[in-house]
Amino acid sequence: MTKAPQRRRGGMNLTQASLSRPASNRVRIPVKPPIVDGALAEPPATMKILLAEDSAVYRQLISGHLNDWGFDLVVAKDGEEAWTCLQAPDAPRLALLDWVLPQVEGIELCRRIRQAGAGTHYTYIVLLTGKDGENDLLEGMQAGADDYLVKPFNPLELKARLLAGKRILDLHQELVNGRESLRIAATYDFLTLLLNRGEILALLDRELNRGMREITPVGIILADIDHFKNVNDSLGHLAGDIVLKEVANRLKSDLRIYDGVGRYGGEEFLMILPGCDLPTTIRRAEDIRQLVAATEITTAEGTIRATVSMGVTSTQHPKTANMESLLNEADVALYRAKENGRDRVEGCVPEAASFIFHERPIL
Ligand code: GH3
Ligand code: MG
Ligand code: MG
Ligand code: MG
Repeated sequence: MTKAPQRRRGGMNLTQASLSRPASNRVRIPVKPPIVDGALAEPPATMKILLAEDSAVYRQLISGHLNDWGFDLVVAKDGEEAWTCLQAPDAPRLALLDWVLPQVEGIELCRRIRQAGAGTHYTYIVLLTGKDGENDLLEGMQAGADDYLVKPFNPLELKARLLAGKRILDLHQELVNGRESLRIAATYDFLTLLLNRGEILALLDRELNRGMREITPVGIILADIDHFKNVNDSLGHLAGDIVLKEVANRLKSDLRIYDGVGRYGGEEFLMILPGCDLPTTIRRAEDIRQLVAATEITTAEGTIRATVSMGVTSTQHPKTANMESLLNEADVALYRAKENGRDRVEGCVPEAASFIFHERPIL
């Protein structure tokens, strides 16, 4: 396998025209990055409870207490109604189910809820019944109930059970949130919220395999911010981070849903364009390059015009789907883009892969 020549890092200075200090601090540097969609669901402020009870007397009695205690109440008069309510996307997470119910019994509801699985929301079940034999208690718990209350009961006992249930549900939500935070940290780059290096390479691997199976090309773009060291030197590292984030946003703003973009290194990004041959990938890279350079980026420390250089290749040029050699081809093309003046796109040419460089740009 041929190895890419070491690209020259740094070098020329940013022109004074591209760096200017604003008269006032127009933009505040956000302290926290935005949260990725769907992450870290907040538990509801008030707990919603499903009460499934066919006795009008008990329904009224229990409803009155639950309302007094500040719970958000949903009432079902039979098992079928309760089951429909439990399947809704915003179903109550705490269910107070009478054992004996018309249509579907409380114990059968317990089994159905547990069979459906916890997903991201656990349903805490308190079973209400007039039965008090030891076998009944065991049967109820085996069916999936978390707790059990024998009628008639003291209202304070009910309240104690509900508060215990709420505590369990809050703990469960914390666990889910913790797991989601870990997943996000392991998948995304914290600063830009693009895929991290491991994930974008894993995506490339998957797309190359798919491309081989379906005999379709995969376009690859390696983009590197020009003279980024000068941004840090002139505006400071925090402003540099803002520029990095904005460039990342611009890179992903022009992508299709099935394209991928990730942070490949410090100020380097890898883009994957399934189904794109070399000319198409070059054309799309050129559009993205123009989009990045189109408007200045304002930070609290100053305004700059950021540009990127891009190296492009595709699996059909040459006909290889080897990840390492493709990345090498893109890297060699990127090196040529830097050599030829930066803020430009260069496509892979066979000569480039064997280290022969031409003055003529590919575009
Ligand atoms: P070239 O046009 O040749 O790519 O020049 P360059 O200055 O962009 O390249 P060089 O490799 O010399 O410098 C890259 C700089 O990117 C140096 C490093 O401090 C900076 N950098 C890398 N990651 C981050 C980051 O997360 N935040 C900030 N602010 N700077 C970063
Ligand atoms: Mg009943
Ligand atoms: Mg750079
Ligand atoms: Mg670089």
